[in-house]
Amino acid sequence: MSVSSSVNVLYGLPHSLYTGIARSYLRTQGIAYLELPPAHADFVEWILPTIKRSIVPVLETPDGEIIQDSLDIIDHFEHQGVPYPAYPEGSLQSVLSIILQYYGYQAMLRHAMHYRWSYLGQQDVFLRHAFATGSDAARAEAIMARMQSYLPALGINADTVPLIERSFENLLDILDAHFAQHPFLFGGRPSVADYGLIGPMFAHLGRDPVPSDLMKRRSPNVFRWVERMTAPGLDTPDFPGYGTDFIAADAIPTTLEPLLEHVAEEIFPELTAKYECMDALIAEHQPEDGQPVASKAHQRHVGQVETTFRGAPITSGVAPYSMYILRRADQVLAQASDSEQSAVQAYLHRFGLEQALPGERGYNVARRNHIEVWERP
Ligand SMILES: N[C@@H](CCC(=O)N[C@@H](CS)C(=O)NCC(=O)O)C(=O)O
Repeated sequence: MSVSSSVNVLYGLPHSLYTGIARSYLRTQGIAYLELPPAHADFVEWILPTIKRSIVPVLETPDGEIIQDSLDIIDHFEHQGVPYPAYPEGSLQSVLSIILQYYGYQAMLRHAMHYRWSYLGQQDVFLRHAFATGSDAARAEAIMARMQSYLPALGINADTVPLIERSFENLLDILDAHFAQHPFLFGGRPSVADYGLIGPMFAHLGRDPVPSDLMKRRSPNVFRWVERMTAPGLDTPDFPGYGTDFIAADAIPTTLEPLLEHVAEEIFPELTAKYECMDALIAEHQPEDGQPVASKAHQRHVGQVETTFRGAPITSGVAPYSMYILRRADQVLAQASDSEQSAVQAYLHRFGLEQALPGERGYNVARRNHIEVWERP
């Protein structure tokens, strides 16, 4: 164990998408933590050999437990009990919050990475400064090059760029109307949906010069939500008396309906193609329970699919992590009564979102010893 940890140590960086999720959660819940960069000796000498890949965020708890993955970091504290639990009790709110979490975690990588790297000329000073944090210019250069190499597998190309930008503007408009009325997506405190969206909406879109300028000018309520999500506690002076609960009776505010439509338009047919790609892989290779999803620990994609983004052809990398996120919605649903299950299914069907849940496919994606593995019954 490293020497420095009498509090939780969060290894991460200010400009890192997934670190932003974990940091937002820790601050909201009032959990004391110390953030260190991955260039720190403790990370290099202790964390890296344990998790076997260079990735942030990583949390080291005061008793030495090491957790990689922002979602698992949230769940670790949810199990311990926190002031503002992030999973709504209502099954509809909970399932939708996981679908929206997926949208932020995976689908919005496209928006985040486009705005960060396609406008490099206008953001050069800012990004070079960011990537040198806790490090040096040569290392910054190497990591910046590695990040840019991810763009093609995210379906970012000359044809999709205008569609990505229109999608971001549409999203800002939808969220601006919602956050004019509610401090968070499902009411008075952040859910996993808010934590999912804050990843791209803070580190890249709410912080890099070009998209954050657009966000401030076009959708001030969204910018305020970003501030709120990154401040300590709930930070809701603009909603006095609103309360800290999720909206009562598992109700969905009408201002979220355009968001659900937006998400459904955007994640299909890509997500279905990715599920089918994983199904084919499992059928062909019949991995055993516990087999890592990829031969190398740092490899996220197990294949590529030819699909479309808002009608434009794209090639997109297939990350089993998508299933890791969305299977939790199936698990929420399995706990619900028959009548609740039917009500949730009917609601998802209304928005064309029912195919977002992977359902039982004879395998699952789990994480063991910090590595994503296939789980077989
Ligand atoms: N599923 C992981 C994803 C973490 C992740 O992708 N982190 C990025 C920084 S935001 C990273 O370390 N990337 C290193 C690389 O891909 O080379 C989580 O939620 O923690």
